[in-house]
Amino acid sequence: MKKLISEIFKLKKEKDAVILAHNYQLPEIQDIADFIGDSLELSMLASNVEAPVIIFCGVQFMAETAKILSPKKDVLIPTLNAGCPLADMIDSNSLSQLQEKYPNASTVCYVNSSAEIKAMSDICCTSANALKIVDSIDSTEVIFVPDKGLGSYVAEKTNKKVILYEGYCPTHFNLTKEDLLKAKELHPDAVTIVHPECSKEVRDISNFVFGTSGMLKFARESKHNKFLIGTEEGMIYRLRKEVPNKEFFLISSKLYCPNMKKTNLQLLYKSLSEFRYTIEIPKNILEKARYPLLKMLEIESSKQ
Ligand code: CIZ
Repeated sequence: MKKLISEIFKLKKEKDAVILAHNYQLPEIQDIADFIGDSLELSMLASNVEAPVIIFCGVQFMAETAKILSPKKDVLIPTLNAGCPLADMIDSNSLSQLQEKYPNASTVCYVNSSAEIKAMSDICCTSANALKIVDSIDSTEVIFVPDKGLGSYVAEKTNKKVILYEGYCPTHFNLTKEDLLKAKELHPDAVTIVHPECSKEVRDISNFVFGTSGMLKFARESKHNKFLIGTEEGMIYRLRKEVPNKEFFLISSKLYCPNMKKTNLQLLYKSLSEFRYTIEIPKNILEKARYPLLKMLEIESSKQ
């Protein structure tokens, strides 16, 4: 393992590559990455880093997002098998039908979507900024795709009419109210934070709802010392590492995304040594998909 890690560092230097890893990645990938974060943080980094090569350890739509924001760079993903079932739940026909049915609505797409869906949207959002993005747009009606978990969470908080799509994250939706009640019984002195992709019945009995960057910030800054965490288990490693003086427990072992665990050190090494797998997006789609992402980043930077 030590040898493999030093080979990765050597190749990374030779190729002038930067390694970005999502919060849900395996511990060994998080440890070797130059930057770890959620989609928003990594998207911002991807558009700002100087290195000509980005190795994206995450799932397909995340690497695609980095490519859309940095079209001149080589963006590599270590495995082509790391998909996202939520992103795959919507296709262009289903979105067109919604847009025809609600011609006055703006379309907001969650970053967990394909380049094609982004290309058909007015603006993109992540779990960290969904409400801010929906509130920032002019129209009073919004089509929110593809995640009904995050979409319904936003709908509860905005004055706009939100038209939801039936997509969901199988990992977060796997978590039930009963799982959470059981975990609370085991850790009665812990506060609960769940991801907005969870179902409403889970969100409703949780103390707080945050995306992964919000969870980390809250854990660092809050007066609480013990937390029950309702998101993909990879986040526990990051929380324990970066907030070592506090305690974090995963609400249920069901919170496991197989796609997020498909990247390992061996594949990362191969990705660097064989320069594979390059993300390619047809030019017309890439250009259209860029606009909603840049619009989101513009709103992010103007309000900070
Ligand atoms: O925004 C992201 O990266 C996702 C998909 C979840 C989160 O909260 O990090």
